[in-house]
Amino acid sequence: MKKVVQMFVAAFLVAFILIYVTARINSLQGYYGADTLTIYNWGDYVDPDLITAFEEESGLKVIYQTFESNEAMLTKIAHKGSTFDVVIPSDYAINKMKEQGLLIPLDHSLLPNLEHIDPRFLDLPFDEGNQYSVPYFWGTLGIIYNSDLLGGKHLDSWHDLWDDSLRNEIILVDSAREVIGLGLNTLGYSLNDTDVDHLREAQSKLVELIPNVKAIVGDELKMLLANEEAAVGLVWSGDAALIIDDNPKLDYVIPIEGTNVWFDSMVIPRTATNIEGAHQFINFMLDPENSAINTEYVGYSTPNQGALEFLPEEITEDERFYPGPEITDKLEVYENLGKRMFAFYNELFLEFKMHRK
Ligand code: SPD
Repeated sequence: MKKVVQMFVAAFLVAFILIYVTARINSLQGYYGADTLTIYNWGDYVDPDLITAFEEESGLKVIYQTFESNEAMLTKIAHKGSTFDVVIPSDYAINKMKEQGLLIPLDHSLLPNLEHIDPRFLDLPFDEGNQYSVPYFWGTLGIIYNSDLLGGKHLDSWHDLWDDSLRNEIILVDSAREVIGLGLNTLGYSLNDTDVDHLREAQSKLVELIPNVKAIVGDELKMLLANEEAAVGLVWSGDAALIIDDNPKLDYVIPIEGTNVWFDSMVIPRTATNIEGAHQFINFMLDPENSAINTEYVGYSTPNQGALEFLPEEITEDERFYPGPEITDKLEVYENLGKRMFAFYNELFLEFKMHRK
């Protein structure tokens, strides 16, 4: 009996030591271990074959998660438990993350492919010197519409969206800055307006749009518009390019009043556990051939001038999706408006959505 007890105690001790050692190794290597790389990106925003190619080249196993808005991403990253190695936020969100100490500075010596980025997309005000971020895709926010479904009508102004003939025909992208921005732009206010009265006025203007709004959705808007479930959409340019690829009856316009030009970039969060692998992945995505493959798959505009050589002219010379500086310089980049305004924009957007119910 004594022997049985001794054996039981010994087995218990061995098991305990094994569990302890494994836990220590795991915590030293990060949650997933040194042979993995966790990526947090927008939905439909990478060619899966490139992830496989990166895994083969690096020997790392990629764990991939997606989000549908900067706001959703920011909430998750601010939560201490997340251990993403690479994240792909937009301009104002990068500035906010930087300000909150959520990012680590990039080691440019590990990113030789950065030289392929068009200088027009480097050193932008939200991250001067690209200390924390390197460009991934860029684009605009605009109107996609199907003229056939609108009796031959053409749209070129935000004001057109309020026309009675568009009843139940509009799909809006489910994102606070974009929808509140639609209200602001239509009233002639800045997309970075922080005047509470202007913002309330923008919300009231949006409430008047409700009879024309069929849905407020994320990535499924591409399928709905391509399948002619609705005639008009408030969409990001790259999604418009993909929809038009599927259904050439649609067209995309940058409204005459102006709009938002945005830049999505790769960053490494402070809580990353595989910083070397993160640099390796960023450099892999900056490779001109890889960037061209990704651009063809995703539909968005690449800031990589090396990649342009691998892309067909019908893509790179389409001014709807590759507008020159003479157009983009007149558009607005979202600014980081601070915590209070960030919450207020979100609140106005949620209230607007509640009005539809
Ligand atoms: N489905 C991918 C969508 C990526 C769009 N990013 C645009 C951000 C604008 N602030």
